[in-house]
Amino acid sequence: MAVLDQLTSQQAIELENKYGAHNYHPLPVVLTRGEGVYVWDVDGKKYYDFLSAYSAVNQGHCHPKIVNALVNQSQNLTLTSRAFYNDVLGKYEKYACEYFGFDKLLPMNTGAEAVETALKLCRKWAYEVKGIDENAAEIIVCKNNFHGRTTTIISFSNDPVARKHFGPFTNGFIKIDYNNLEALETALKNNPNVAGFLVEPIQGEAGVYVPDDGYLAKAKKLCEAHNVLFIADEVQTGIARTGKLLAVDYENVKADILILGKAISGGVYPVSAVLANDNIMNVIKPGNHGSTFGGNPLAAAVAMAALEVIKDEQLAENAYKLGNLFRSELQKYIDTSNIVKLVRGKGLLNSILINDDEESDTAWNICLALRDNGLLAKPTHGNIIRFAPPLVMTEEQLLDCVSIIIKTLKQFDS
Ligand code: IF1
Repeated sequence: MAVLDQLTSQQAIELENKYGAHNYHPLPVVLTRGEGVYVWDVDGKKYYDFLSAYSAVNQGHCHPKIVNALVNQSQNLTLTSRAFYNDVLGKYEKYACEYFGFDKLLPMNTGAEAVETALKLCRKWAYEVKGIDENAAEIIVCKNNFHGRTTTIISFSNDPVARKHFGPFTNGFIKIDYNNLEALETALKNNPNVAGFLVEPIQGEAGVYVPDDGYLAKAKKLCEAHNVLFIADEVQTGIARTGKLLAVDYENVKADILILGKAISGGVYPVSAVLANDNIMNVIKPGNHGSTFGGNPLAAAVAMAALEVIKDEQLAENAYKLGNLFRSELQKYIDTSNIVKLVRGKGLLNSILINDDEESDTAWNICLALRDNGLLAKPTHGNIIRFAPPLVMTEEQLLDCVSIIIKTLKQFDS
């Protein structure tokens, strides 16, 4: 079978089942094309994408400016490794540092790698700047976090499915309740070994769980008071998704270490980054850390274009406006319905909580019906459905989506 042979849905699914590891349970729909807020399946049926590859395609599918950057750079130079300099990386680093307001950037490829990088950076800073005894550094994390899939990262996850039979795990993490400042204060108090606090500004995998107003700003203040680094994992919430460039911008918080991934590339190529100021980033010396692909010129060109699109098209402002509209329109329906308990989120990172127990397959069945009605979304944690369309959506398209969602939910309302 040649690569260009057109497969039916059935054939594509069977191939993945037979030859691919079973590490996912995809919704049965086989996509072949994407443009802006739309994707098409192999039978030509068109859908609104309400997942955006887990918030990686904020700029919309196959954005021409980002694809152009990819094509142009790919015809010149794609990879040098960091053994040599290339003439794009520095430009991108300067652009991104000025864009987010940091002194330095460390380029990686995936979100998990960037989280790993941030943890290593935090530990090294703890030993070499803060003066914590060798191997004694601890990093505070939150329950129900999602930061990726590496062995160290799952060491501080509390998702049994993600952890079981992957031990032994990495030590040095303290787990506290999310959205609980007292727990943070207790963990910081009388413990000189705490190096950092790693937090998602909104917990994505936990079902788009938004903390109380003021939580992030107060947490940052507590960290400052204890000389502990505030590490923001904005892999999912960053790059305009929540209605601001960064979700921490809602509380005017500047992270000590900022972790970015997903949409920093517009979803066309894996790019991630860790940003920090010199007093922190300068602990990293040649040989301490790296990656063959991290900082390659193709990634640098793509990321610069992807960040430009966010500004050029005012996607943060659009996400803010459409997010408010989305939640208020859905809320009107929820007030009259039994099937949905609530809608929550910020900007265009939202979820609805289905009125059924976690083990039920209602949310899955609703997602199948949404698919049939022309909109793709995926359940998270059993009874929660995440709604995260590309940010290039228009108001008219959003209202069309709201009516598809309400029409579908009505099929399940009793
Ligand atoms: C999967 C969720 C989203 C992340 C944060 C780091 C990473 C992620 C805050 C790692 C990744 C993903 C990966 C994805 C499912 C997904 C997800 F459901 F788990 F929560 F987006 F909604 N920090 N999130 O959310 O980034 O290494 O994947 O590039 O399929 O595992 P990565």
